[in-house]
Amino acid sequence: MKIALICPSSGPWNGIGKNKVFNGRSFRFSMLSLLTVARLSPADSQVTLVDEQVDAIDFDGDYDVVGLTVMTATAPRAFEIAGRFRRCGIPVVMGGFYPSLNPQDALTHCDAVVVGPAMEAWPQLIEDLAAGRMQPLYHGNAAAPVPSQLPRHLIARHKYVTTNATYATMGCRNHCQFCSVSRFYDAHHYCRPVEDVVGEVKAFSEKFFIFVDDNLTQDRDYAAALFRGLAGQGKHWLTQLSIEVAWDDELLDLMAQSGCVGVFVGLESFNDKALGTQDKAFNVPQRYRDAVARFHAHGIFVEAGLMFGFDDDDAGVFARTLSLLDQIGIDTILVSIVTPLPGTALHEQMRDRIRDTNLGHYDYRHVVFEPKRIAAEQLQSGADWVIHRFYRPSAILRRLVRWIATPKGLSHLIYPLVLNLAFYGRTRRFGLRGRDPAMQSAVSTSAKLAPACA
Ligand code: B12
Repeated sequence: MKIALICPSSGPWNGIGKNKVFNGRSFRFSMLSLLTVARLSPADSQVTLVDEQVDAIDFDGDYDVVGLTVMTATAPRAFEIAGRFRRCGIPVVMGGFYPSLNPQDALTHCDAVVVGPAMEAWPQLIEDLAAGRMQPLYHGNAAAPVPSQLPRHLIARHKYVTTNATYATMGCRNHCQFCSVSRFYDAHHYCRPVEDVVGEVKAFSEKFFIFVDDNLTQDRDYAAALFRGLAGQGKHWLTQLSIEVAWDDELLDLMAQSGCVGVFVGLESFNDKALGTQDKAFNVPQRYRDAVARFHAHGIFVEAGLMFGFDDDDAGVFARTLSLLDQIGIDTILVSIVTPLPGTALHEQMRDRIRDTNLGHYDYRHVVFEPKRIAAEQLQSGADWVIHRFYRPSAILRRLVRWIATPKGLSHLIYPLVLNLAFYGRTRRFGLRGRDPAMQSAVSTSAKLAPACA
C-alpha cells in the first residue's frame, strides 16, 4: 500500500527556513505524530512523509491513502489538501487534535477520522481499507504500547533543530479550561515503560533531545524512576511540566542529574483570580520567584508560558506582567492570546462571545473572541508589545548576564542563549511591535509581588 502522511502548515509557519538567519528552524522538532503513524503502518507499505513547513506536497502522487495530522489552526489548510486528493479519488484520513475533538466537522472534509492516538486504530483502518470496508470513525487506545524505533530517516535532520524528540508520558490529569490536552486524553496521564524510554534515548545519536510530554513529572514515582534510568548517559534535555516539581528537592536533584537543562512551565498569569477561573489555581503567583530560583539552582532555565485575554485582564496587565517576569527571573517566554479552541471547556463557556470562526486564526496569535475588560485590538497589541519588549536585545543581554551567575551558568549557557535569539528572530519575522495599552510607567512601578504565602 502506498501511504502519504502529511503535516499541513499555516499562517506564519509557512515559508519557514527560507531565510538564512532567524529562519524559525529552532522551533522545529518532533513530527512524532506522523512518525508514529508511519511506524504503525504495515511493514510492506511504502510511506512518504511530507512536512509542509519545509516540503512541497505532490498532489499528483500515486497514493492509495492520504493521512493528515491536524491541529485547529491547520484545519483550513488540511481541508483544502483533503479536497484536492479526494477529487482525484484518493481516500483521506485525518487524525490529531482537531479531528479528535471535533470528529463530525472533520468528517465533512475527509473519509475517516482517527480519534485519539493511532495505536490499534491505524492498523485496523489500513486493514479495513485494503478489504474495502473502511469505516468513518476509529478510536485509538492510549493505553496500548507505544511503538519505539520510529522511522526517523523519513524526515531530513537538517530541517529541524532536532529530530531527537520523544515522550515518556501522554496527557495530563489537570482540567485547565483552555487546554485541549486534558480533553484529548480524557484527563488521563499515561506512562510508557521506563526501559522503553531509556532505550530510545540511549539510541539517539546526539547529546541533546526534547521530551514533548505535556506534564512529565505528574506521576512522581514514575518520573523519579525515569530520571534514575537516564542518569549517567550524558544527555541534555528539555521538557514541559507543572510548577509543583520545584518544591520537590529530591525530584529536582534527580532531574538535573539526568540532564534536564530547561523546562517550559505554563505560568499563564500572575492573577490568582484568572488562574482560578481556568481551574489552574495550583499555580500560586506569589511562589513563582522561589520556584524559578530553585530551577536555576539546579542549572535548569525556565521558559514561562503566558496567556493574555482572561476576563480579569485589564489594560494594565501587559506592563505589569513584563515587570513581574523580570522580578521572578524568567529566562524566556512563550506568549499566547487566550483562544477558545473548539472541543475545550473554554470554548463552551465563550460560545456567545466568539467573533471570528476562521479556524486558521485559532493559533494563539489572534483575538477570536470579545474580551471582557479590554478591547480586542488592545489585547492583540498588548500581547505583541510584551513579546517585543521582552526580546529586545538589551533585555536579552541582561537576562543572559543574570543566567551566567547561576550555578551552571556557563556550561548550560547555550540553551537560554539560543532560545532567546530564536525568539528575537521570531519577533523580527512576525514583525511584532505592538503598543502598551496602559501608561507603561504608571503601571509597571506599581507591580509588586505579594509576599509568599507558605
Ligand atoms: C511538538 C509540537 C509542535 C511542533 C511540531 C508539531 C508537529 N507537527 O510535529 C511545532 C513547534 C511545529 C508546533 C507548532 C504549533 N503547535 Co504544537 N504541539 C506540539 C506538542 C508539544 C507535541 C506534539 C507531538 O509530537 N506529540 C506526540 C505525538 C505522538 O502525539 P500526537 O501528536 O497527539 O499524535 C498522535 C495522535 O494525535 C494521532 N494522530 C495525529 N496525527 C495523526 C494523523 C493520522 C493520519 C492518524 C491516523 C493519527 C494521527 O496519532 C498520533 C500517534 O499516536 C503538542 C502537545 C501534545 N500533547 O501533543 C502541541 C500541540 C499539538 N500544538 C498546538 C498548537 C496550538 C500549535 C500552534 C498552532 C501554535 C503554537 N503554539 O505555536 C503551532 C501550529 C503550527 C502550524 N501552524 O503549522 C496545540 C494544538 C491544540 C489544538 N486543539 O489544535 C497542542 C496540543 C499544544 C497545546 N497544549 O495546546 N507544535
